[in-house]
Amino acid sequence: MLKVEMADALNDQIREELFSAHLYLSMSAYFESIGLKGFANWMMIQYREETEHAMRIYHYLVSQGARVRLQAIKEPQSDWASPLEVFQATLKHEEHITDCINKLVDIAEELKDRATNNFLQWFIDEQVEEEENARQIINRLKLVDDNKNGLFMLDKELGQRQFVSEMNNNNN
Ligand code: OFO
Repeated sequence: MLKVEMADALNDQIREELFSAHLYLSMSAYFESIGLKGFANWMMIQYREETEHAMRIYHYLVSQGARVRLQAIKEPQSDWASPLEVFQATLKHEEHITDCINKLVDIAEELKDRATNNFLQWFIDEQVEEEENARQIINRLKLVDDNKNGLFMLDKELGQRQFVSEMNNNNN
């Protein structure tokens, strides 16, 4: 059974993950609007991954006999000045999410909640990957600079990204 403080903090994190999904869907729509279909695809997959992150926490709360309480999700930004600005915003957002996950681990440790601490380790690893992905694309965009051919090549590459669910069937 989860302590109320832990369950509340995990419910807050569902809101954070759903906001992430919302933000990346908005970024995907922005890329569609400027004709960068590959970038739009990359962000659409990001959106689907974030939905899974929220569902991972949802299922964990249910499995612990705790209540899931959904919260309002604020409106995401919908316009950016350039692809580089989008990915800089992505990195900043993921750094914020990393902070949120670290705080959840702190709460689990304070409460000596080993099950939740263990559950959160997946998110710790995931955040390393999330930040690295954004950083790599920022570096590529800086190299490409204003070169249209380079941007087209990168768009083609990001268009190859495919969604792979990381949840097993029991959790879906
Ligand atoms: Fe859920 O990792 Fe990004 O936000």
